[in-house]
Amino acid sequence: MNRKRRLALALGAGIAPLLVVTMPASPASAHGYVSSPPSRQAQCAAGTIECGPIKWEPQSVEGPKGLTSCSGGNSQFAELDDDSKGWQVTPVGSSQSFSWKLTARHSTSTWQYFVGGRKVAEFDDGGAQPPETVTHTVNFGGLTGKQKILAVWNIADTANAFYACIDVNIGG
Ligand SMILES: [Cu+2]
Repeated sequence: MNRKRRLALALGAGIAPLLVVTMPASPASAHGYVSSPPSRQAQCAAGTIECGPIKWEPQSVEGPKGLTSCSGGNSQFAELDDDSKGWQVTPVGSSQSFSWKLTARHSTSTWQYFVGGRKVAEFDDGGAQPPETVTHTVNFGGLTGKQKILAVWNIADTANAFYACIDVNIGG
């Protein structure tokens, strides 16, 4: 066996286990976030606001179902929970469309929208696979003024959800 052949075999043996380990990780890094009106992580990604690592993966705010924080409990994204960071506030009417940009179309149980801990809208997909862009029209039910909307995407086949906060001024 010549030297080149031996090297190729050694490289092949070394690379194969790496592929096995890294391949399942890539779908997990692709999920979704609210792009319009621009959510906090969308503003980070667009450079509207100076942010840390969330800037590179606005779709990755994933955490267990049932959380109420903008960061989904991810300490590396904790700045999303900071209400005083200067987030851009979108003026909206008494109802508004919200669009999710999905980088992985996970089968979905529900989409939920909360204001101040109160659920204002829920859309049940019954486990269906969503398209790449999902839009819901949410009625704010008489709420007015500056509000922080917590949007939640509940995944059907895992224990997790994706979280996004959108700052709005209702009737503003
Ligand atoms: Cu995902």
